[in-house]
Amino acid sequence: MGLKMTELLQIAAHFNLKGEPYSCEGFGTGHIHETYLLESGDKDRSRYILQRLNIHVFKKPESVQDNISRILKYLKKSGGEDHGFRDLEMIETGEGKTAHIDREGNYWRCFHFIEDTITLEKAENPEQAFEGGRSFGYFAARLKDYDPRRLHVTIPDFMNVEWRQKQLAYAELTNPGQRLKKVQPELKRIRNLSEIPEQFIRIRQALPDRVTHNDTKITNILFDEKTGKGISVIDLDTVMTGTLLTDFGDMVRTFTILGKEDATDPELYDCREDLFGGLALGFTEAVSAIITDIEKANLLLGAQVVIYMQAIRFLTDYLNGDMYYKTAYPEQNLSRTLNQLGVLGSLLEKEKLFRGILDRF
Ligand code: GN1
Ligand code: MG
Repeated sequence: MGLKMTELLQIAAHFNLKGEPYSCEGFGTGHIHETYLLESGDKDRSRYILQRLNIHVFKKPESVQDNISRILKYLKKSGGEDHGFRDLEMIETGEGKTAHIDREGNYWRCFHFIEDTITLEKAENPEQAFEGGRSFGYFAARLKDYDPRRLHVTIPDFMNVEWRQKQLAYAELTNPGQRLKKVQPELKRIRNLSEIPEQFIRIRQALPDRVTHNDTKITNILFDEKTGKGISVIDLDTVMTGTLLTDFGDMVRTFTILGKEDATDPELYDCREDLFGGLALGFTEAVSAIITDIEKANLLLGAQVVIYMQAIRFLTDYLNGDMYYKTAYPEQNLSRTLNQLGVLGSLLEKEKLFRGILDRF
């Protein structure tokens, strides 16, 4: 991480905090930004999330911040509190800005820490999967009338499967990390799955464009510590135009399995029926007033294509020598690829079963 606490506190002091900042420690499990838990005050302690944005991934940090401000402002008027939701709040700098730019050109931002909540690495039971599905579903439902064209594109082609395929092809061709020989079996498995992106591309035009979250993994939900209810959706960096299918898909990817994203033991990437059932019920209930027939009929295809893309993204990064995702050990991106291919295999095996579950709602 690099920065000393004193340096972090100096950065923190640029924001409108309650009292003096006195502690700032690394926090969370994100792969992209540097995230810290910041504390200030004296007797009345206040807590915040301080983040240094990854500007290699988000090349226009102003656009990211602008999108988040607009979305949060809109959500404030959408009655979330009546349903027990507590949305993020950004803390401005002393100059009234949503980000502080330090001497090296780094972008820093700050949010209120939402107290009495926890994040989960995994859904442990169908109730948690239900709550997660409900939270992201409700997020999309609250934003149903926000014109997605009003948002900046923070990462172009983020959910464009053809572009992801091209990125992989380019990494194969150039082989920057000198790892191409090693991944022939994975490349073959990916080639054999080509029907999934083809099908998705065929229907994409017919799907309504919506404001979607685009990073609906389980760690991006805050659960109430006491009641276990989902009460906040976080990480709004990639909120932009998208499809409901891929938001549902990223939940299937992360809510229905027991292991971490780099687990390679088959038991850990098996998509579980009970967890899928909880997620499907929570999500379909929350979006019941907005979901169209074509979206409903293709939710499972959304899951397949998101997991397919995630496998490609991890493998591309492995071939590129780990440029994009943070890694804790050298082969992690390969393990992540194997994990995604395993999750996808399991999902395809259970397609009939899961379709049956969705048809009930
Ligand atoms: C990244 O920010 P974080 O760690 O939640 C990535 C997502 C991937 C995810 C895989 C901007 O999300 O798209 O699905 O890792 N975010 C970006 O865990 O690339
Ligand atoms: Mg993210």
